[in-house]
Amino acid sequence: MRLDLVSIFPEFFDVLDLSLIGRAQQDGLLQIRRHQLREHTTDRHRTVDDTPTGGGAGMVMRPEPWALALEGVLADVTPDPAEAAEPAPDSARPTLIIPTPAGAVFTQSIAEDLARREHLVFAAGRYEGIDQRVADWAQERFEVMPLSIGDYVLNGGEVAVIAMVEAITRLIPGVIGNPVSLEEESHSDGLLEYPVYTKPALWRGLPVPEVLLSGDHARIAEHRREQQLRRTREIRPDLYARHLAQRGDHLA
Ligand code: 6GU
Repeated sequence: MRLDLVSIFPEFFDVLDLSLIGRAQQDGLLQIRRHQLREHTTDRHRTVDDTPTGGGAGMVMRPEPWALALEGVLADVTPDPAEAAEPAPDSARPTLIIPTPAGAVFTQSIAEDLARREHLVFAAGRYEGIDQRVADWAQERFEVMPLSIGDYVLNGGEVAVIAMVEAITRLIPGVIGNPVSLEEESHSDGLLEYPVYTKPALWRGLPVPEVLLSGDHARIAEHRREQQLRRTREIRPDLYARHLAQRGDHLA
């Protein structure tokens, strides 16, 4: 998988050289390129923002540096059509993810979809956002997806990009050491995870639940399932309702 990350603060993405994602890059499973948006400005002050047309607070990102940056990314991957034996398939069109609190909410199922793609481009804006015409212009060249990571406001898209890249890349085969841990995980079956314990069996007067020491794998699985259901009902009634509805579908 190839990732191109565009921002006025590409240094934010240095954390992606650590840990599992850093290893995945070293192993050649993942290629991450960072791009400085300001390199695609042409004025002396390298201006990336301007006042909102129609008035209002804050600043808006100018469209032209974004178009030049995204054209640069495309030029780097698109074979010259004159030299191509056949036209590129639709699936060859890269995906452009625009982090914005005004986007659809990024979920595990979106992460699973994106993890199967060859090329993702992230356009991390700042201020009040990017001129809408960038997304409109990009439709012809990319599959454009405006995505939010939740109902709160960040100062810019960079932290959202890091969260999405982590959720997506860990699903690529080989990135995570033990793929069984992926299958068991929270949200793949729409329930929260059960509580986990390690040694010692009694710690500061607090015991591990007795059943987990029993060696009875069927009873342990049943206990964990009950804990998942209880947690989900108490903490995420929205997920619990969806879980019950889906279980109903199976029986119908
Ligand atoms: Cl993707 N961007 C910003 N700026 N704020 C957010 C967000 C994204 N998702 C939630 N809040």
